[in-house]
Amino acid sequence: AWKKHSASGFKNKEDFEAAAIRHIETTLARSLYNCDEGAAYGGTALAFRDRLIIDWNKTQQSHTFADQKRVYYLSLEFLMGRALDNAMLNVGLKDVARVEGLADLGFRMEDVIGIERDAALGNGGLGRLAACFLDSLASLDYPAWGYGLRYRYGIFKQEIINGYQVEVPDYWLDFNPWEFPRHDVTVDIQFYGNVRKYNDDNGRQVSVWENGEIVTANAYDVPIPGYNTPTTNNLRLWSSKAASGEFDFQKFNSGEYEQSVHDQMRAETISAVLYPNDNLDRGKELRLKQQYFWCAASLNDIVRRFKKSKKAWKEFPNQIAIQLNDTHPTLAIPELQRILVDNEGLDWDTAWSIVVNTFGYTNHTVMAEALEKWSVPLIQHLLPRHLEIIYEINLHFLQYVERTFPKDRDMLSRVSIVEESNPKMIRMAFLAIVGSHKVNGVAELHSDLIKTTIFKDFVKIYGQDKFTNVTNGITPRRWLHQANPKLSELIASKLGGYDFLKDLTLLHKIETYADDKQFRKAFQDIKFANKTRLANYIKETTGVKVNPAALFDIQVKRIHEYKRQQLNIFGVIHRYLALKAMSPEERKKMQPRVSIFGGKAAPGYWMAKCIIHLVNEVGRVVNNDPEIGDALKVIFIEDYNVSKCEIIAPASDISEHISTAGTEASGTSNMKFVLNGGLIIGTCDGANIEITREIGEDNIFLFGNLAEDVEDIRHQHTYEGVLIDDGLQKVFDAIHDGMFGHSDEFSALTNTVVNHDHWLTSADFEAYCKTHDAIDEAFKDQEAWLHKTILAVARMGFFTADRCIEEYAEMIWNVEPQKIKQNG
Ligand code: 26Q
Repeated sequence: AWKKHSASGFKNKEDFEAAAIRHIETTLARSLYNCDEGAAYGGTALAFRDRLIIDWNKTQQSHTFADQKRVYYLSLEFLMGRALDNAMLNVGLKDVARVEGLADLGFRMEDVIGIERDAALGNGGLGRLAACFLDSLASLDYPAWGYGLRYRYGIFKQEIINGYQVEVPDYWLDFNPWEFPRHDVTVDIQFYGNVRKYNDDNGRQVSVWENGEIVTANAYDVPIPGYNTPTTNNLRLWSSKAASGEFDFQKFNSGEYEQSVHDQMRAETISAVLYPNDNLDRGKELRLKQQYFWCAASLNDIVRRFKKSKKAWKEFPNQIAIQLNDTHPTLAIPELQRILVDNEGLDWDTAWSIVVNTFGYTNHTVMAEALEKWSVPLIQHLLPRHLEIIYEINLHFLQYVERTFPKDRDMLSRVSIVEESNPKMIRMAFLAIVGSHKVNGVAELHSDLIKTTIFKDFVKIYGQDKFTNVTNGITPRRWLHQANPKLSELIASKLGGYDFLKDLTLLHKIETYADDKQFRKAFQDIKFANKTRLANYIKETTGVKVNPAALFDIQVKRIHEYKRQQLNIFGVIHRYLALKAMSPEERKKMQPRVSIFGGKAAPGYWMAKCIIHLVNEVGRVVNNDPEIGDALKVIFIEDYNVSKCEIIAPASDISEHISTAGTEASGTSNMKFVLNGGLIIGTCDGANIEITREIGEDNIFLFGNLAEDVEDIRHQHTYEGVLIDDGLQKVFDAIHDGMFGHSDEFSALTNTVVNHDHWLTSADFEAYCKTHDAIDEAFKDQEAWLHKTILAVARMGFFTADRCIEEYAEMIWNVEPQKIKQNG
């Protein structure tokens, strides 16, 4: 059986209850007699926090003494979700807290856990990946820190009003027991100003960046507990504050009170809000300020720690690996070069080899519109010294390219870090490639595509070895054990314990139970219970009653044209029209369905908002149509986030991962749904391809055109006047007739399909609908369906984030795990 590791802090019910009550009465200054769920949450969280702190301190001390290489994961997004449940499970004392502790006080664990607000410091896949990686790094005992921004407002809360998305600010910090302000850890960050040059005594030219505006970065630390290990890593988030220099006091005293307050607010604005765009580059000056603020603070911190070790600079890349989560932290590259050359006096080439050997860059998109660029005048204004350094990096790089490919003149303008447009632009992805020793994509298809399209020239220049793949994964602790405790328990009962949570490949041992009647029944019962839980949630939040025996068909993710929620909702309308055309007897024979959508649209993404509106209008019509009843229900779940995903992922029969082939870099919710015993309808895109390879093509529903054919099909549609699909035309006719409200509301949505069909909505429509018909058929044979789902779960071992971290550690970081001694 599974052993709880023992350390200081509470170990039993009495200890826990005493600790929780002490916190309620003292830390929270509440009387036990008016202890509500909020106070119970606070007391429980603080009791567990005490436990974490002990392990956290021990871990950090031990990592400092051991003096081994460390990993720093730089990400502008960490989509953490809730922390308490995760802390209880990782520490291994959830049952102690539940069974006796909280019950004694008169509370249900689920209610107490539900009090906590999500830490929603991210948009979607990229931010959640960072959170899963932190969990794996700690669980596998790697010495690693995350660095990010402490946004006052996370991703907005979504409300649906009259079918439209409305954004509400997410002020999440009023009670956050999981963060620790480090008042002694501050970094002054400079913006604007000018560069002064002079020659030092040795005749060497020195650059000084001066006369800038200073903003202070304050550190807040969040403990990251590993699962069933004392290792507790650190996530350091930076918050911006006005620098309290004499200058400000001067203003203050001379009566410029307003100006002084204004300066404060301007400084605090930097870390105020997460940019809500996902897979689209729409950055303004403030976004660039965020990026530099966070990169500069993090690097200063890392360099400061390194300097304490008194090691030679050439040891830097042997002590430190920094991973760049997309191009958002690319400024860390010129910043480290600046520190080494301007502040530490290293020569350019020595400094540059340190830089390149330190950084690795992960790319998350092939789509050109999502590749980050910043205008040269903006960088010139905000970061004058960095612009010089970027130009110098580019000069060295282009000289190398010219020497290596003397005949290819076009190559230079194609690969230049500076795009010669008006205004000139800095191509951040190119800078990230040039400044890193490894570049990776996040699924095989994606890694191949970037090598043959957007980064093709760089493969020629640097060779194949610089480019690699690390297929994404998810943490089974949160996405199986925490979200689906019943399934986790069933698996553990067959495998003789919970070892599979740390070695997910052990799941293969449940393959033999795919044919076991009893196991199938247990598996089916768990799925039904999870669907019932979701049905209750839907009833409470939308008022719509859905039948848990119906087929639950779920698509939850950010709303984006390339992810094709429009294909899904057009398919739903097609189904509705078919049902309406049937006799009541025929309709009775159809497989009942619940189509469930969820996801946020970027506030400025009009087309995405149209899709949300259409889904809600279709729901309004279908759900109130007495002829339809249980045959079809259409649900939009408001404010989809991590904690809602924990209820949703275990409740699918089918989930949709239907991006236009070649556009979804990986996808990670596909993994969550399959791991929880649901099947997939998907395109040959991202990680769907590897999921198919692992679980077998009999256990997934694939459809649609392939990535290699997409360009041709777009061209045909636009230039050869291809008619749109017949079935889809009927759907459009219904929309135009006003079946779902005024058709003007949706004309943009239908027009782009007619005019461009850029996302192959029409080209893939027939295959999509036929595949859904096949799903209905397959679902009727429940025994065969269960066989598929059990096999699929058994074969998902590859998709644990632990495997990703081991691949990064070996191929990119060259770091080793480091066990913390128990009970030090
Ligand atoms: C860029 C510039 C300015 C403002 C915002 C942004 C920005 C912000 C977030 C650009 C992109 C993102 C997020 C991208 C993202 O989530 N990508 C997803 O990453 C997942 C993890 O690798 C993949 O599984 C998904 O396929 C990919 O879409």
